[in-house]
Amino acid sequence: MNIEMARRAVGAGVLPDIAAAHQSSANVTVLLGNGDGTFQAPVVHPVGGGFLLDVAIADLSGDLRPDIATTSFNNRAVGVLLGDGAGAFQPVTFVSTGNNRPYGLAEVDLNGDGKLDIATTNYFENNVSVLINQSF
Ligand SMILES: [Ca+2]
Ligand SMILES: [Ca+2]
Repeated sequence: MNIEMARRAVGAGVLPDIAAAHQSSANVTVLLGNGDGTFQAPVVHPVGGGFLLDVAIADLSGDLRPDIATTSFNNRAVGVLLGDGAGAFQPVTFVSTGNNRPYGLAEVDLNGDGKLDIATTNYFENNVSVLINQSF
């Protein structure tokens, strides 16, 4: 099983937490850090579709609470899980990558409007999808 991981605070504090995307089981697992190198029990968030090849943590909704984005190769989309700032996440919503199969993703404000956008590298299509954030 391939696992892609992002490490960053997902809770309100500054403790490092881990979000792991599982390629074959199509889940994102979140482990909240205790701040001493140990972690709380993992919480599994089903995404579905299979082949989650990259994951990142950033505030996509603009509420200052970290969210999770994962590339969903088979769904030809990016899955977004909105966080509550305390380590819990809403069920996944998908943003289409335009019929392209995404592999990696980056979150950056591409058009300078202050909202993080997403760019994906697409495996078979050899191109890049740009997803402009219109969520807030
Ligand atoms: Ca957020
Ligand atoms: Ca933007």
